Amino acid sequence: MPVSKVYETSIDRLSILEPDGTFDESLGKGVIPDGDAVKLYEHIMLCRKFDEIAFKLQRSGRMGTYPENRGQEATSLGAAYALESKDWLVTCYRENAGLFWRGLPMEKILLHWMGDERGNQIDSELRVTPLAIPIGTQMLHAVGLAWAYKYQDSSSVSCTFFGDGATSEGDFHEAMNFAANLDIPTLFFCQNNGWAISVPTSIQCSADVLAQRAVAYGMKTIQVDGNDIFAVVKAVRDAAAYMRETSKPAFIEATTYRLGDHTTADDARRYRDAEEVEEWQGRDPVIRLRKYLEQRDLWNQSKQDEMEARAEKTVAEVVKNAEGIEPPVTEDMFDSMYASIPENLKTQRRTLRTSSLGQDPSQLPVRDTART
Ligand SMILES: Cc1ncc(C[n+]2csc(CCOP(=O)(O)OP(=O)(O)O)c2C)c(N)n1
Ligand SMILES: [Mg+2]
Repeated sequence: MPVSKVYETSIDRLSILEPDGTFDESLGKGVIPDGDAVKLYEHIMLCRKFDEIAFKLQRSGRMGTYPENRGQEATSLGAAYALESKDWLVTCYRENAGLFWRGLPMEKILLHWMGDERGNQIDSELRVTPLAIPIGTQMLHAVGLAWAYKYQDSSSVSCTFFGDGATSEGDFHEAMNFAANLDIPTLFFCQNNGWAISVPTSIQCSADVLAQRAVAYGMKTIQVDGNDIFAVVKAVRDAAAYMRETSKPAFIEATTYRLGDHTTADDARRYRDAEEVEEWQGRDPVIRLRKYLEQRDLWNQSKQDEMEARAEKTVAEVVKNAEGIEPPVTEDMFDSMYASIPENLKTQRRTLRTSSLGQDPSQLPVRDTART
């Protein structure tokens, strides 16, 4: 029997604004109007200030842990900018830029990392879900949301963000399969930053590019330079138009890099080469966007100084608000979990502050005091 080819494909990569500021007019013209480009740049700089202050809060014992976003801002921000307010953003934990752009109060993110459940209580009108720390779980929620809106005949779509590491989770494959088979308009937005904490992408995935995973599910896909906000906006806009028209899902792999540690509990110097970090510093989304603006006379040093002073003031106010509210109630961590609390958790909740460490004292084994 002759051997014949049954399937062949290729995956495109999109980039518009290069690290040196070179801009591809044929692809990029009209993608982001000048006024918006300035606003997006200012927004990233505000997020950088937020990152810096949040890091210091953790180091001075005022916050449990914190994952720096530095280096990855163009991914979630580009997506939030390209989508509409009726679309859901279903994030993991490194998407401050997109969440703040949508309108999430900055205090919420600080409260979350301070271990305060009130950081997870978000106005549903904003259409963003709370941060998802268990890797991969949010992708299923995103598919469920878009499925529900499809039932309602709405043109809302959902966009879920996740890392390279998350694509090795079962939840990822279940979500992808569901969305593809049932025609659910979810945008799977993979932020491939090359590392899942200390594990490089090449160890946890044998495919050459992560977008190949989408091909396996029959899903439309593209790879973009995730540090190029123009490429991200264009890719997300195209994907959203396709999803609204066909009700099918789409997959974007954005290549990017976290310039900081995984979280404040990590020390990336133990597993990443200094040369690699330096190379990616040169591809920082902020540097190229600033070059773009300066080339068009839209930005200069005095605007930068003024904006930095404004950002400092804004973040200081946010910290004051987050730290100024009355302390949280410990029981919150049980009350936010289930619609009705299971019996074993009710016991834990009741005995939280007792020496029985969450067990029902009446159920504890009786100590044989006669033998001691
Ligand atoms: C289900 C689950 N397993 C393990 C962890 C511990 N953990 C936290 S972040 C992380 C790596 C995630 O890597 P990636 O998806 O690439 O995201 P990145 O932080 O690089 O954006 C792991 C394994 C977790 N939070 N949840
Ligand atoms: Mg990663």
